[in-house]
Amino acid sequence: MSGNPFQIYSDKPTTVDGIYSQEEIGLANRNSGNLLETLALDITPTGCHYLLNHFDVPLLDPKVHILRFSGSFEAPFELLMAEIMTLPAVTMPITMECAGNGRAGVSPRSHSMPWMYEAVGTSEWTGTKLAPLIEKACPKDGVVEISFMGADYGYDMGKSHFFGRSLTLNQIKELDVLLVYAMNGSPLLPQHGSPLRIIVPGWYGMGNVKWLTDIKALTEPYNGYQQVKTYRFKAHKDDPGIPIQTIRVKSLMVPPGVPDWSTRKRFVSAGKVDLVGRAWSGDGSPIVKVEVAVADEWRNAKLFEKKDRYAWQKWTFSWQAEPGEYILRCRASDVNGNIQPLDPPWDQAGFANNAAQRVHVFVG
Ligand SMILES: Nc1nc2c(c(=O)[nH]1)N[C@H]1C(S)=C(S)[C@@H](COP(=O)(O)O)O[C@H]1N2
Ligand SMILES: [Mo]
Repeated sequence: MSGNPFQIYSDKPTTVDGIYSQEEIGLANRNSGNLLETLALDITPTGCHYLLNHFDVPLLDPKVHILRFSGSFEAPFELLMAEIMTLPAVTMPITMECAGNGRAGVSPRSHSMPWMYEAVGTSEWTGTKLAPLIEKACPKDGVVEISFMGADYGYDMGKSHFFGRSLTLNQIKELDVLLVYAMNGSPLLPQHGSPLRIIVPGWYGMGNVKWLTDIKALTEPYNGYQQVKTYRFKAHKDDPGIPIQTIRVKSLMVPPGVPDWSTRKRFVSAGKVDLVGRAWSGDGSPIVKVEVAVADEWRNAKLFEKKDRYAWQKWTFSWQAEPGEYILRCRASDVNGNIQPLDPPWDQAGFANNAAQRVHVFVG
């Protein structure tokens, strides 16, 4: 057939809180989440790092893959992976979180990937800085943005497109943007963008374009679907919205004790329970306080110093657990005075829900 069969799907399917369609379950099966027990570690094991892929994973051959610099550059060029790997290399631990993390807790929720807490992880990313390459290609006068295009193609709300995002020249300078080819010391896996992606430290994950093929200099703001139609805070469906950028302050704990297979509630033995977790905020802003609530009484956790600008911080809390049933919660505050809310902040598409985690435990 010819034409676009998805033109008629320009509206999201309706949802009912707590009830998920087959299509959402399909999305959740493809886009696996982090296992919260790995929050005990500084670096998330590669196989546990969450995945968010809008379309299919392109299987690209690193040996022949080419990155093209095109559009309004004075000196456009192309690079093979072998050439990119001879450029000055940097390795940085960076905490990455999906803007949709927490969506399942926002009511009414929008049809999309139904994350609870698990779309976050920290990896050591290796690559080369993007800014010097943009300088080398030399944007012409009048360039306002640089776009980054991936090799994955598909449809969303009736519109076909390659996954693409953009940044302004200033954002590229200020944000330590990396062209990345390795994750935790190994070449990128297919599902994480092999052979090349970008990482925009301190921002939500949508900017970290995977399977990167093209970097284009634009004299008009990029108007691709993933830039202008989504990843915006919207009060309602037809609101043009405000672009989502830096990560909101957040913390998570390793759920203590052992789980029940069906209810996912936890059993903890009475006595001293050592809670451990991680806390992070946007642009690498340090966390200044983490608090834990047992039965709604908030007490300070022990917070460890920030080791790397863009990586989360460890915290611990010693809990004298008495027999009973509890909701454990944790909440972080950052250096800019931001604190996690107790209830999900409203957004039409359920973006950036940083409400304090709830863990249901029985102590016995
Ligand atoms: N080409 C491409 N890049 C992409 C995406 C995508 O679907 N296609 N998803 C983005 C989103 S929304 C997130 S949160 C991160 C997730 O990266 P990960 O799957 O390696 O954790 O990749 C981003 N980069
Ligand atoms: Mo995301």
